[in-house]
Amino acid sequence: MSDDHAYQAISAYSDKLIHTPNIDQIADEGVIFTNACVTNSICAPSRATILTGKHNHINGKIDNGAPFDTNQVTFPQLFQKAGYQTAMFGKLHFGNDPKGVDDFMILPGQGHYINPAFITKSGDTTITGYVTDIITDLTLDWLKAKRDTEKPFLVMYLHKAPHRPWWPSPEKFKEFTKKEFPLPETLFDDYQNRGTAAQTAEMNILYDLRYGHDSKIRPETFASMDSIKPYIKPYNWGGSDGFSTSFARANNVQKDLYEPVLDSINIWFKQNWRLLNDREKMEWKYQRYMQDYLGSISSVDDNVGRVLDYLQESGLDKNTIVVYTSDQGFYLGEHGWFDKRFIYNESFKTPLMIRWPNRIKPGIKKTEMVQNLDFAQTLLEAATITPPADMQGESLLPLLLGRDKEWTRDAVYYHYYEYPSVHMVKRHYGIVTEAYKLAHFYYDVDEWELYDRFKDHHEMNNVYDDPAYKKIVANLKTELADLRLKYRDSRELDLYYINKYLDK
Ligand code: SGN
Ligand code: CA
Repeated sequence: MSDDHAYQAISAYSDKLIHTPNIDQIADEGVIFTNACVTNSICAPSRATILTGKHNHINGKIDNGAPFDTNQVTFPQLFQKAGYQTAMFGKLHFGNDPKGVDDFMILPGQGHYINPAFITKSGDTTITGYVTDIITDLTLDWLKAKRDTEKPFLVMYLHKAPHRPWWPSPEKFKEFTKKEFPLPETLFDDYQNRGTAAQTAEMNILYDLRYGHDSKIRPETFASMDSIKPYIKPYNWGGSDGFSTSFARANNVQKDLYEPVLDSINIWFKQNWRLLNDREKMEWKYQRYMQDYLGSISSVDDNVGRVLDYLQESGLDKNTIVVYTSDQGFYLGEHGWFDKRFIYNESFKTPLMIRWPNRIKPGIKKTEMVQNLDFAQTLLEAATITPPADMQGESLLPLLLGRDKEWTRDAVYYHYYEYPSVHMVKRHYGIVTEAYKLAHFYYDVDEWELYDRFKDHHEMNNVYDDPAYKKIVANLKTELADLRLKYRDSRELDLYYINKYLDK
């Protein structure tokens, strides 16, 4: 699993932006889901859903700040009990150690790209190098030398990349800053015909990406450009924290590898920035964003290749299930945005591909609406371990093994909570069917949005108030109420979580 890996940036889904041959191999030799989605598009809550097989209102990890109650049953514990060797390497983001793993080395919080620190069973440590390579080294080392080869295993290999602030390795930084990427159709979205939430969110590339933090403009470049005025939100102006949190960790040898590319970006910025109009500024920031984001992904793909190669060399590939996914989707300039959180497509959907030789037919594509909620039950059933009755997902085995008729789900439930907070996306829950998406933004506004998924692929037109959709709205509201009941979510719980975590 990677952190914030948009399906738009995997060539098995779309080859517009990047070629990811290694990740694609999993899809080519197994199944790719084109409508996999999350229950709540944000990091730690997604991980909690994956581990517990429960929605966040049940497992309590509603946002990145809420504590994760480790007394809950997570699926690795059940694998461990069933005699599996278990391990976890990379980003967990819970604020506490994983349960049910024999071995782990996890990043503290978001972790660092360069010379990252790790939390281990025997104390904290720092490893020199680039985080994506290191997480892979740790995983391979465990597979090769640390596990008991007599036992079956479950290993969670969890990349920090491509999470903000998108520091690629020095080689990829050099390679990707030379590239130019196609602009998304909705890059200049003005959020008309949407709700208040889309208009007030703070994740617009032009206004909210920070030059220092994200675009790799050095603090000293700003210092010499004091006639440049901030955009709308002053706190976004000229932040240097991408340098102090990430780049400052690099040693001199590593810094020297980055400096020539940083120089070229900064010299260009200094000479040209003032001359650009807003449209050109948006395009420049989009290109810079894509160069770093996709450069970070390219290393993920190379490293996934290293793991797949090892599985093949060792013969483990023949009876190992390999899953590739992300903790959520991400905006790559669609609607002018970066980040995630919304029920809208790019953040709601997540990549999912699964390889299982001799069981899953190679090269199949599935369009059913499956969720991260389903992963625990799927993996448990695949390993013939009985899932606990209170897990809320559905095993994907029927879809994986050609028993499609057993799959009956036609609607999924979504609920996002983290507000007010970074990026300012308002709380909302909703229902998504093949044809429609109905969402209720219920905190500090009371607004409904309806999108016609067949007619409006880019979700640009909220048709909630259109009389032509009156009956559809009524039916969807009933279905949504049924889903809330089925998953045991309620108005009382919405208020409980508002009161519990907001200063009232
Ligand atoms: C940080 C990032 C945000 C991001 C959250 C959550 N800002 O706060 O852009 O949305 O993490 O991401 S940064 O200035 O620290 O880079 S999540 O994937 O962990 O949910
Ligand atoms: Ca994430």
